[in-house]
Amino acid sequence: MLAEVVHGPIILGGGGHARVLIDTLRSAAGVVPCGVLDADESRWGQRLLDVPILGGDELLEDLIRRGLTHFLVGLGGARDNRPRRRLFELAANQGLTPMTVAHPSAVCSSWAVIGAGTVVYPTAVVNAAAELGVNVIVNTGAIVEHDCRVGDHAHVSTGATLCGAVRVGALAHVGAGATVRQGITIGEGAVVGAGAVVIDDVEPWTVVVGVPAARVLRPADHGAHHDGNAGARGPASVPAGASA
Ligand code: JB2
Repeated sequence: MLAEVVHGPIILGGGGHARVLIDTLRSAAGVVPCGVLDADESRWGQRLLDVPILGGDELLEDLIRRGLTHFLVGLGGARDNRPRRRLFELAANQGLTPMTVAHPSAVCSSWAVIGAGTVVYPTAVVNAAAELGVNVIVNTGAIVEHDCRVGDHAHVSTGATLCGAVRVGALAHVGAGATVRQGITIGEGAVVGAGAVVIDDVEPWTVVVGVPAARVLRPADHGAHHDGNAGARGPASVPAGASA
């Protein structure tokens, strides 16, 4: 007997972030994912909202044989975006196409450029001439002003504001409610703590918190291993104030 043909994208990672993703997909385009893959075996066979958690990432190959063509990264990855990059590459390297989605309540300028696999959550704003890379998260209520550049796999958390022409490096994380003044550069892999107000450039792979934001960890403390290799010291040592 032939295995059942799959319809809809797969979602990699099935926690809180993926719940909003499923809802956003449904609201934006009426798309129902074929399933969720999750690393936590105890959740296999359960549902995330109304979508079945089919198993782990090793199921991808079989799903592709059964017609799977699209994916989305469902992992939010507070602080450290390297696991999100790993999942994105895992699926893309198997020939799957990343879906891009914006909630209907989000405002995305037609002069903005939004990369593959990027998600824009409810009520967020992406203004004219902003450019978002691949697999970026613009989380609920965040604002990405005109002429900003947000690098691949970066995360602009809930309610954060990037004023005009801010540069956010690949894999960087801008915490919930943070404000980044116009023209500032946030380096690759840097973490801006929740509620911080950033008025100076932030070096790559450093962590800043507070008002005005000040550095709390040097690159070496934050794990300057930019490839996300196992064993890299990293965001586990980030203070609680730096969370999403
Ligand atoms: O390699 C993986 C993997 N690693 C963790 N592959 C797959 N397929 N799944 C993986 N996971 C799974 O992602 C975990 O087993 C877990 O079920 C899920 C992460 O869920 P959690 O709710 O812990 O985090 P989240 O990333 O969905 O949400 C965080 O980030 C958001 C931005 C939370 O902090 C949210 O509150 C926040 N809004």
